[in-house]
This record gives sequence, C-alpha cells and structure tokens, in this order.
Amino acid sequence: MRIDLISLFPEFVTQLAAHGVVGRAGERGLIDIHGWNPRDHAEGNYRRVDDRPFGGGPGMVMLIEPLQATIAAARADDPRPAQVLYLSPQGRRLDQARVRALAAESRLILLCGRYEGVDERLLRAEVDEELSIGDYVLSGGEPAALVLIDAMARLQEGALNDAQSAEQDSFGEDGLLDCPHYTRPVEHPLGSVPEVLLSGNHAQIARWRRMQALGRTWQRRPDLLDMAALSKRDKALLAEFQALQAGPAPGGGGEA
Ligand code: 9D3
Repeated sequence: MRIDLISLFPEFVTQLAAHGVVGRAGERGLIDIHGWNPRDHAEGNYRRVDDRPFGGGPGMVMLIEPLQATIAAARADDPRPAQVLYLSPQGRRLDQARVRALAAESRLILLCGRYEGVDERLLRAEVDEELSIGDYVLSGGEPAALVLIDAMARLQEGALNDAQSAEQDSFGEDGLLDCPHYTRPVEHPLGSVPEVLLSGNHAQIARWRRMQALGRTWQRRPDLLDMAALSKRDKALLAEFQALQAGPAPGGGGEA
C-alpha cells in the first residue's frame, strides 16, 4: 500500500516509520511512504503556509493554497485514486475495525495539521474522512499519522514474523487484553512464576492464559467485554477467574 503523508514535518513520521515492524514492511515493499511538505508548494519569498484566523483569537490557520497544491502533487504522483484522511481532534475515534478497513486500501493520503488547524474550506473540498486517535491534546497530526501507519503496516500480509503472526492469531483479533507474561528466573524477590506455566501441560497453559485474558479484560476494560458474544467455555472461565478474585479457597491455587 502507498501512503502519501502531507505535513510541515514529514520527517517526523518517515524517520520513525523507518524502524521496527513498519520499517521492515517498508523494506519488503508492503508499504511505501512518501512525505510531502506544503512549504515546498507555498508561494513567495516567505513561503507562507499559515495566516491569522478571521474573527481573531490565538494561533494560526493553515492556508488553502499550499495544501491544495500539495494534495494535487501527491495525487499526480500515482495513477491510483486515493482517499484523503485528515488527522484531527474533531475526527471519529480510530479503532481496530477502521484500521483493518483502511489497511486494505491500495493508497491513502494522510493530511496532518499544525497550529489551530486547517481552513475549513480546504477540508470540505478535499477531505474524505477525519480521524482522531483519542481524547487528549497533541501538538499536531504527525504522531496520530504514525499511529495509523504503524497499525496498518502490521496488518499487511508478510509484515510480521512467524512468532508475531501466531500471537496475532491467538490474541490480536479477539478483542481481549493480553494475558500476563513471565520469563526467567522462576523464583525472584518480586515473586514466583505461576506454577501452571512450568507444568508443560499445554492445554492447561492455554486454558489459564484464556482465563487471565478474560479476567483482565473484565477488570480493566469492561467496555471491551461483550458478555453476550462470549462462548459458554469463556463465560465459565471468566466466572472461575471472578471466584478466585473474590477469595481463593484456603490452600487452593492463589498465585500471588
Ligand atoms: C490548544 C489547541 N486547541 C484549542 C482548543 C485545539 C487543537 C488544535 C490542534 C488541539 C489539538 C491540535 C492538534 N492535534 C491534532 O492535530 C490531532 C489529534 C489530537 O490532538 N488528539 C487526538 N487525535 C488527534 S489527530 C490530530
């Protein structure tokens, strides 16, 4: 998939996207990020990209013309049609379902705002969708674009190594939080590793992990738990977790 990133600081995103899973997806030709700076499409000696807001008030607003020229240049660089997504606090909140849909596109143009934002007329004319990554204040759209790119890159076929793909199959797509993880040493002043993980009994281990994933999701993110959609087995595992929380039977199985 091709991503055209429009930003006053395109390197902010392209540099970070050169590392890790996203970087490898780039090396493998699975994603191809092109950075565009509206400053390069601004007119005059000062190459202005922003101006003061009509009606007064603090901050600056990004000008129509440089952004329109930049979007046109990005479009013209590849024959495939592209949706324009604007990363903005006013956007719909990004979630994994939206990431999955966007990751299936062959081309996207991501527009990052700085300052107070972008002239509303440019948005109305050029933007297909506004996306926010959550209810907190960033300094610009770049970190949000990086978040979206990272989430889409790891969904490209072949982006993950075998271990990562296996983990995604077992945990990534079921909407539950992860189970706890432990490594050496077995005994440590901070505590010991739950016995079941040392048992070699793979069915019991899988069962314990599933129960932990269900239990932790119930404790920390009940909004993610669609009780109705849980299988009978999952409901029983969650009930078992809840019973253990309420107070394990004396002599029985408490791990902490
Ligand atoms: C202090 C400025 N705010 C006045 C009420 C408005 C404002 C303008 C521009 C707040 C943030 C920003 C920059 N943010 C983004 O461009 C952004 C963003 C975000 O701040 N939070 C979550 N998702 C996103 S996507 C783009």
